[in-house]
Amino acid sequence: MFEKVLIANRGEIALRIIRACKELGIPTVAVFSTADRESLHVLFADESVCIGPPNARESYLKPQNLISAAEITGADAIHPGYGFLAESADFAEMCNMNKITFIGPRPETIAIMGDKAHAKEAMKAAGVPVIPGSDGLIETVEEALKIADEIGYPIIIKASAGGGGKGMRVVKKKEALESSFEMARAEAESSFNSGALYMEKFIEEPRHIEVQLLGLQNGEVYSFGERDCSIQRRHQKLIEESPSPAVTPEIRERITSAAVEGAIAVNYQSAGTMEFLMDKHGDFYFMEMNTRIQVEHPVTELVYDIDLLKYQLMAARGDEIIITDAERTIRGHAIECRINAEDPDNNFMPSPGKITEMHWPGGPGVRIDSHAYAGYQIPPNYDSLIAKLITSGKNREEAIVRMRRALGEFVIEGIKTTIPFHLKVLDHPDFITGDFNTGFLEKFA
Ligand code: MV4
Repeated sequence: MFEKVLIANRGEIALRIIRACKELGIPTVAVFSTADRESLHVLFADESVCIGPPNARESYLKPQNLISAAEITGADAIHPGYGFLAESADFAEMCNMNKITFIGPRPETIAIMGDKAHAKEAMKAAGVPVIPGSDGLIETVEEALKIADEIGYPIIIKASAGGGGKGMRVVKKKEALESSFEMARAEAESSFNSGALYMEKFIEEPRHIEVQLLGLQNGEVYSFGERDCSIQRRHQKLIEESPSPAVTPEIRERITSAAVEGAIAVNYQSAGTMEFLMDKHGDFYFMEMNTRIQVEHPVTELVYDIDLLKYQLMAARGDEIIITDAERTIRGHAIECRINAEDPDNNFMPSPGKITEMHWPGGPGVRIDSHAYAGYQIPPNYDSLIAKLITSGKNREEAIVRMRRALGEFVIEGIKTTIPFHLKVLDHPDFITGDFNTGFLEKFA
């Protein structure tokens, strides 16, 4: 049970959390750095506290500042959003020690999933399909050579403390293994302070398919289908959709059941996402689990007609949640385009600055989650997401047509955005037919 929620985040997700709290009648506290004084989340919350300078390490990433802000305002729960401290087991633990409800899974669950080799082991034990590879960590080059011979090249070396693409090395043949192994180890040590490595068979041209989960305090875990997030650039997702054009009802049944079994095995509570790689045969393998609400959660909300933030808050409060059959049934299709303050014609270089003009699209099947407005100054200190444009329709084609129409109506002046880029992707024949994988944007002209 809790009475007041502090939102340990900024930008569109802070607003999204405040909106859910308002609908549940929960008072909110915003926190902000000095770069975010004029931000909408500060205005929309019931109270606000400045937690430090623009540099996130001294504000949004500083556990003690957030705990103090909660104590000063009497907030007895903290929602971390995504990024920043959302997947810090230490922060979750610190909240609990201070009698503040951390709105997320238990610290132990966050820690297991944060260690990728450990997470894989736990999921394998729970019967979730995993990519063939080393059993746990690899200590020496000799060991690496032996295991690679057993599973066959190409292989991929991953950092156990990594995730999201950092510290990976693909090895195509034996001759390259030793140097790749040493490089991966050095990179992992300097990036994560841990040289722990493991190995997997390299899956060619996979799709990124992820399952939305919600775990309740009574141990029940619900799934809400999948999202296809294969349209990525350098591990940054740009377009996501639900359902995946490549997932049949039969695959959906198997992938969601596997994800639920895996989540139950770690007593998963709160909203979470299990990420899989899916090959061209429709075989899927556990990749990692994100123990937070994700940027792309709205596509799932639209096709299942649910409010995931509300359910996440209710689950954390220990409310009884009754999920109806209708809420477990997909209706239609939804697509999200991430509108970033970046220049797609210049290597997606960040384009912070003042938004001089802004006109939002509207009409049927259009949703916008954004903290931006005309006159808003985008600070250079944080990620470049300024709006999520989500469209839905009776089917994929209608969602695409609406997205094209909505992107055409969207006016943002004063900065560069990814809008023109999205319009090009939406006209690509392989996007239109749904015939793409994680390599799409590398080949995209
Ligand atoms: C892989 C893979 C192929 N085979 N693992 C990238 C992010 C990190 N979570 C794991 N990643 C990959 N792991 C095996 N065994 C290909 C990728 C990958 C990728 C995965 C999802 C979305 C985009 C990607 C882009 C490049 C590589």
